[in-house]
Amino acid sequence: MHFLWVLVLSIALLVLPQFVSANDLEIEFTKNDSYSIEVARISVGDTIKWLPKNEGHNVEFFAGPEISLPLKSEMDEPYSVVFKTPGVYLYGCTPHANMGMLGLIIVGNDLHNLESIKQTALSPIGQSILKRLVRIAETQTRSTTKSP
Ligand SMILES: [Cu+2]
Repeated sequence: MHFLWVLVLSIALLVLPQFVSANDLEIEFTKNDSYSIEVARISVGDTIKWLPKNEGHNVEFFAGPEISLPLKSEMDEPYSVVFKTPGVYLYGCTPHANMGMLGLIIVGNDLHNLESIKQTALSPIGQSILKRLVRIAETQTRSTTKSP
């Protein structure tokens, strides 16, 4: 009887964290040289998984709230990153970023480093795509930002 309880408890402890733990968000590489979600909003501790549904793409981080950004992924490989620091992250595909294959991740509804994200050196096309993504990010968070 006692053994059974220990067994049940052990299983519960193994299984429970998966219910209370953070979410996963999946982003695909599309055939149009873009990411299926351009502006992703996640909570602190959530994981993003990039799925290589189309060939010739990867994920490279250009800017973010941390000094040490996540590593660059291999071409055509699945990639996943856990985001523990709140803020905005800018990433792109190494060969296509300057053609506008870019994505933003907003972690914990925190835009504190958005200004530095805007300063990221990109091609003119990359800059215009980034501007569009930043506008989306600002619009999405408007309801929660304090007005003077
Ligand atoms: Cu690409």
